[in-house]
Amino acid sequence: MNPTTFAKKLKQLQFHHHQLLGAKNRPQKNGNGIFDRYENPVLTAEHTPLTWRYDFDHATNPWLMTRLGVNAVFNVGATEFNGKIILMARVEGWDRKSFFAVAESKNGVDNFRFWDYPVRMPELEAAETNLYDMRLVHHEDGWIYGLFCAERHDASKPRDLSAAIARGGIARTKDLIQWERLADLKTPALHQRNCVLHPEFVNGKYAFYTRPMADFAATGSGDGIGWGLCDDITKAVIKKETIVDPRFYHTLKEGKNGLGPAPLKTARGWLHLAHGVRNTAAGMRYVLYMFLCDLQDPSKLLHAPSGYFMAPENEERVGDVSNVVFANGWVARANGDVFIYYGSSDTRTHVATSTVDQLLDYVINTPADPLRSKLCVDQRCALIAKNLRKKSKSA
Ligand code: M1P
Repeated sequence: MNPTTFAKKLKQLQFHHHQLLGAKNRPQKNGNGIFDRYENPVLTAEHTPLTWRYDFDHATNPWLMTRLGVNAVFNVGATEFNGKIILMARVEGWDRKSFFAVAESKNGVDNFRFWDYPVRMPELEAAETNLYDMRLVHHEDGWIYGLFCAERHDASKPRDLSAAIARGGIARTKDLIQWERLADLKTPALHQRNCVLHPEFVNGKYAFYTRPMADFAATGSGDGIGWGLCDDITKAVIKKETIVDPRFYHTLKEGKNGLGPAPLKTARGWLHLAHGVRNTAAGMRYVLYMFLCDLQDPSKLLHAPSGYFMAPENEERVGDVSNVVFANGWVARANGDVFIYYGSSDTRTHVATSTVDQLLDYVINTPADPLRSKLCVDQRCALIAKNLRKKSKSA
């Protein structure tokens, strides 16, 4: 490519990128009363800066090739920081390695811009191969914590190159740029993914939500979302985990489940968003669900509405790992608005909006799963009878 064509093509690239980042995002019509989806994803691989992917120098990149491609941007942590909505994205390169990068927006639904550089997370040791799915937690101790999966090859199986170990990585920061890496969370389980720090001390201790598993990814190898306390966050050890939210046969979390972001503190309790997984003939299906825990005892489950909160729809259903919605970030604003960020099919990031009032109504007043067809029909018939009574009264 001659220098003139090179310059023209680069300008076109920059123009299209600028258009994409500036595009408005509107709520989809006909929401379900619980939340509103939006028309466009908020982050995709195409949203990452061109400076991360191209070499702009004609002398070293005469074809204007993509040099370091980005495959996907998904499973973002989220928080409010200096008046902006901040997403801590999982960015996956063409090389399959994930890394963290901050994107910010004023309104939380569009115009997200990545900061110039991705996060330079300190490494604990060279064996650590892949870091992903950060939960951002403003703890009452004054730090912002990042909890993430720190994955490595399982050295006990040298010939099996897909054997991996998932560890609970922990780091903290004040500015989202300089990170202090702390020791990985230690629990009795070999694998820990989807670990989350509770934002307040409980009985003077740091409190963690965990997901103890005997296998890296297989369904059925853990009991559910766990809970444990520890004294020292810099060398976090949980000796005893109890299960806060167990799995059940023939439910959306039959295979495995995991906590999403840190819970939101509300007047009625700690509001939780989690993902549940079941096996199907087409592979695993990931959906989101919610539950509410006690304000004084956050390990005590108060309400768990029946069924899923959100399941993959339309474009969301297809991607690198299809039939997945996964959320590890949400933000509740002072006015009660809630922004829920979710990844679809391990490929892109979307937003849905709701309010604390709507979500509490959903969690408290939606009946629980009675766990059997007969009882589900009874539950539905009670609703129908109530509606028909109301209809005949108003006729
Ligand atoms: O591929 C679907 C999800 O699989 C894992 O989640 P879990 O540990 O609950 O199975 C994670 O790798 C997650 O990032 C991914 O979206």
